[in-house]
Amino acid sequence: YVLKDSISAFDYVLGLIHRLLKNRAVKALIVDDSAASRQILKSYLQQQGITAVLAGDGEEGLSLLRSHPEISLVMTDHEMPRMSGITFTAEVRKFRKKEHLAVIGLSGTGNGKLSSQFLKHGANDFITKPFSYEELLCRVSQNLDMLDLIQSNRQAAICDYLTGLYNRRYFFEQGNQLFRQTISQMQHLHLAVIDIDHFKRINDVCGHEYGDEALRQTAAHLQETFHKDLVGRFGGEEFVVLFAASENREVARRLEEFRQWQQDVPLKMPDGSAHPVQVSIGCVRREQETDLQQLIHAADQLLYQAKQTGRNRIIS
Ligand code: GH3
Ligand code: MG
Ligand code: MG
Ligand code: MG
Ligand code: MG
Repeated sequence: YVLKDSISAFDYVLGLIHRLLKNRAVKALIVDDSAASRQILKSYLQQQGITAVLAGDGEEGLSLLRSHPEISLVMTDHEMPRMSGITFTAEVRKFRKKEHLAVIGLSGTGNGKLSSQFLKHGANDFITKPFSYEELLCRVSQNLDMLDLIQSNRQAAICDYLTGLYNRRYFFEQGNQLFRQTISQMQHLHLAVIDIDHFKRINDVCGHEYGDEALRQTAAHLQETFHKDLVGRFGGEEFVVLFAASENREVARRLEEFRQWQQDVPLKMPDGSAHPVQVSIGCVRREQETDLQQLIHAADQLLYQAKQTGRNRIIS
């Protein structure tokens, strides 16, 4: 490695602030048969607030990746004993996807063939040795930014913006998958549909922003009570919970705990007044030959009954 640019204190602080602001502790893996190269790369990354684990060859690298699933960046040399960097990259891609882990190939024999081979075998990027600190910095941050972008897009695609719960589409995607997984084992599967009582009144009396606040508050209660289960916002003030492998009594107990919580914790207004955010719930258990859509329909019918018979109750 020929270090052309000196690392200015400014660059150092900038890189660090950049990562810290994003609140993202990046862990990297460096794979290189040269101990000196490993150390240089490690210190470069360290200056960006990135911690690195080191491997002397691909085999070692693969086992480190398996035991450190939090690693999101790999920098790998090509010419190494036992396994080339390109083969190592191809092996990595068998269990770690491009959108969660950036692999950057590094090599001195930098003809165009090598870089294209790296990319074809699953690398996100390639750097030719010798490289400057500046180039490394740009490539690393560009690749990490890309991972962040993919992550935040994915988050936006599966979550409801207001409450942070899973949205309807993702709930169906995951719910259907859970159905397929559990159908052969005949595992217990329960589904609850939850609807806030007289929610329109909250909007009318308190204003739409406080209506939103009531939704967020309810969603937070849901997430806390059913953190092991699949929870989604289905529409306006309607939520769904899909329970896998929970017994009847356990499901009933937790739904009641949630209903009671909603009853006990009203929406507090700045003027000191409080408005109830109570819920009605319909809950059903899967019987054979039922699909998710049918289960939701059945739970909806029970929810309707709960509304008809006075609200703030669970019918199962
Ligand atoms: P019920 O007890 O029968 O469920 O009565 P309800 O008033 O809760 O139900 P209704 O379906 O009549 O009204 C639901 C209201 O929820 C109407 C709609 O304007 C409001 N709403 C839907 N989505 C949102 C949202 O994201 N934020 C706010 N603040 N209101 C919403
Ligand atoms: Mg080498
Ligand atoms: Mg309602
Ligand atoms: Mg209604
Ligand atoms: Mg409703």
